[in-house]
Formats: sequence, structure tokens, C-alpha cells
Amino acid sequence: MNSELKTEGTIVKGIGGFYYVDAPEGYFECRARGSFRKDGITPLVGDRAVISVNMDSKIGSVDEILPRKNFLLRPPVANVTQMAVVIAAANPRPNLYLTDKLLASAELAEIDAVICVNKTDVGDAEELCRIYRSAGYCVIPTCAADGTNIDLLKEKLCGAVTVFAGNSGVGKSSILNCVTESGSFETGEVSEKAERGRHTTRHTELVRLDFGGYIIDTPGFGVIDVASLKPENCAELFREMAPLADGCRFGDCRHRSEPGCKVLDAVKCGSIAPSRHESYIRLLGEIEAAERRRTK
Ligand SMILES: Nc1nc2c(ncn2[C@@H]2O[C@H](COP(=O)(O)OP(=O)(O)OP(=O)(O)O)[C@@H](O)[C@H]2O)c(=O)[nH]1
Ligand SMILES: [Mg+2]
Ligand SMILES: [Zn+2]
Repeated sequence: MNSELKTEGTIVKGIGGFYYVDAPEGYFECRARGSFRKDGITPLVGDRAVISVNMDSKIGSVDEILPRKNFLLRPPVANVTQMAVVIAAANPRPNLYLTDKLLASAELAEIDAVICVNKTDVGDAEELCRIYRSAGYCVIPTCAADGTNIDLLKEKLCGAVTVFAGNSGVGKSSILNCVTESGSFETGEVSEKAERGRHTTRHTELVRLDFGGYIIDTPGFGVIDVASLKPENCAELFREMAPLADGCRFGDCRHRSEPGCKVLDAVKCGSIAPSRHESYIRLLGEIEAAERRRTK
């Protein structure tokens, strides 16, 4: 006799058309079969799902995707509460534009962000800490190699669903190995990554933390979808600029070179880091270019 279990769980991994679902009754391999497919909904890691499982074969199907609180496109994850953006103090050299775009995508999805400046054993983290603390972010200088400040990071992760994002080789998987008991995240040498031109981590997976919460390792690059943004909303994605923008002389100020611009004033007096403003201008340019392509 076939017995069927119907339950609700969290999709923790999706590979080759299979979804792995963490439910109170166990961990099940499922195929996507539900009617949501007709609506063009693709199950994402982090999705809450209704599944039915054949208890003889232990094979299940995803029948329904429950409403998402939020979702990110790159990395493709749902119901995230926090993004941890990892930068290396050195090796690889910090990519501030990528970092700022990741932070912008977190602002857009309305999820909080924490920054790890990793590899403090091989580079100076001070300048990076200063830039991002003055922007209003919680910054933790970490060293996955010797465990420095991993306890502080654990406190931030407790109870949250945190997606780790950042350039290849910055040490995302290494940090995750420090915070989990199992330490099962695959890591790779930075030089090998450059040779192969791809990330060591190749799929997105949600991992339960024994002290509460989930973490998600992703194959790096989080890029914001510029086509979905409007130029006038770009400053809102930079949390230290957003509150100043209202005080600019012109209501449609784009904070580039306009007179009476409060954002430019703040850059001049040093309360906004020049690198953050440069990232803003670059992202604004990308958004404007996408808009021109659309209206052509
Ligand atoms: N010196 C030093 N090396 C580190 C530290 N953290 C990680 N590494 C090394 O950096 C390399 C890359 O680390 P990974 O954890 O694979 O990097 P990743 O961010 O997961 O990279 P992708 O999966 O490719 O996106 C490995 O050789 C690690 O051993 C650190 O704090 N200090
Ligand atoms: Mg990795
Ligand atoms: Zn302005």
C-alpha cells in the first residue's frame, strides 16, 4: 500500500531538476509538479513549500510554493532576512563597486546587511571598516584562517536567514566552515579560481545552524537587475545618501554635479566616502543606459 505524507518545509537545495526539502518529518528529494509551474514560478532555495511524499519510495513532489516575503535574483533565494557581504582585505583585491551593488540589492529587497572584511591576516581591514561603518553598516573584520571574530559573526547570524555574497575567493565558504560544526563547504585556492574562471561553490544551498538560523553559501556574484530600477530611486539604495537627498536644492537632483546638492556637500566634507559616491554614479549611469535602451 502506498502511504502519502503531505507536509510543509523549506527548500534547501535545487540541483538538476530536484529540490531538497527540509520538513519536520525529514529531508526529502522532490520534483516540481505543482500548478505554480503554469504561472511561471520557479521554486527557489529558501522557499516554503507544500510537498507530498510517497513514504515507500521516499520520493516527493513540490505541490505549492507559499507566498514569498522577498526574493533575490542573483543569487536566486527567497525569504532571506539578512545579507552578509564578504570582502577580502587582500587577495583578491577588494571590488568596491561589486560590494556596493550587493548592498544596493539588499536595500532594494529591504533586507539588512552585515559586512565581513575577511583575510585580516594578509591585508589591512581598517580603511574598509571605516568606509562601511560611516555608511551605516555593521562591519566585522574576520579571519577565517585563525577564527578571529567568528564569535561576533555568529551572534549576528543567530536566528536570521543570511545569504553570503561576494567575489570569488574572498572566503565565503571558509567563513561558513568556521561557523558550522560540519565544516562541509568546499573551498578553493584563489589562483585556481582565476585559472578555471569559475567559483568553487557552484550551487546555492541553505544550511541550518545549530545555534539557530540558516546560512546560504552562493557562487559569488550578486548583481542587481538595473532594468528594474529608476534613476530617481538610485540614491535610496545607498543608505547614507537617502536621508540627505530630500534636502537638495532641486527635487530631481541626481547628485552628480548639481548646485545645492547635499549629497555632494557630504562627499566634500568627508562624511560620505568618495568610493561610495563613485559607485552611486556608476550604478546611476547603468540604470540610465538601461532606460535609454528601453525607450529607444
Ligand atoms: N589568509 C587567509 N586565507 C583565507 C581566509 N579565508 C579564506 N582563505 C583562503 O582563500 C581561498 C578562497 O576561499 P573560499 O572560501 O573558497 O572562497 P569563496 O568566497 O567561497 O569563493 P567561491 O566559492 O569561488 O565564490 C581559500 O584558499 C581559503 O583557504 C583568511 O581569513 N585568511
Ligand atoms: Mg565558496
Ligand atoms: Zn543632490
